[in-house]
Amino acid sequence: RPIGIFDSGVGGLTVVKAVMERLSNESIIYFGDTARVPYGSKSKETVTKFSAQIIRFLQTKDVKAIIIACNTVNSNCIEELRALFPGLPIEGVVEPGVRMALKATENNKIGIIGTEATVASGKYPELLKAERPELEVYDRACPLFVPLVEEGWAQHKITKEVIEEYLLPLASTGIDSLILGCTHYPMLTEQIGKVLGPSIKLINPATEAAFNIKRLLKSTDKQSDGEVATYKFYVSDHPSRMQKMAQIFLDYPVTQVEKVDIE
Ligand code: DGN
Repeated sequence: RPIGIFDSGVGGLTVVKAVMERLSNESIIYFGDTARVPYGSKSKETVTKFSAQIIRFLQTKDVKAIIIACNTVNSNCIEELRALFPGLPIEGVVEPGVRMALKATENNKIGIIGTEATVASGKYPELLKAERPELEVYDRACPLFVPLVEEGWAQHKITKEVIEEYLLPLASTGIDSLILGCTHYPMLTEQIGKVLGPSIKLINPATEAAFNIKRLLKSTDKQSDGEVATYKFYVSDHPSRMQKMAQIFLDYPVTQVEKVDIE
């Protein structure tokens, strides 16, 4: 049985990539809500409703577990979704990202960047401080990063300027670790690293999210050892954009993309 991974759009492909690399026998059904992206500026009620619709769709594909790739969904409603779908393991990226940051920081000063909705939710600081109250946490919404990545401009000089504008003030707080709290931001790792320098560790929650699901499947004896993985992609808007984005995000030819209407 496959793992279901979903996102508000194409950005969750960074999580697909992390899972493909670390769980090579696991099949994936991906859903990107490309007709209704972005979620980053929508209310908690709307994000919860859309996400529940997507999980219901993924259940029709017999998924054995769900990874919510979207930080905005994670930050706003993972508990509500777990309560709505008891019996279906629903994992995310925020909790794994928090664990990574707690391990990485040496001076207890952590930065978080994400969409406006992720930052407004306060979820990352809440979870971090629940584990370690003495932490200093600094966050900043970086809404221009998503369109820059989708334009294929990760390496563009304009992107470097935008990174400087958003992140140099954050760096001046003295953080030693920065959580890339949005699906798209790992695509900017190299550029962000050049701007901030090696003293700030960049944390991609997708890597720990993949290990997290691996542990979960193993502990429940649901791993697909020895099987040949298949990957199937669904979107709510035209498939061609997803195929184009897959080239940017995955570097893997995505041929099987289907448009479905969900409600
Ligand atoms: N996938 C969203 C996130 O990780 O927060 C970013 C895209 C969006 O909905 N704005």
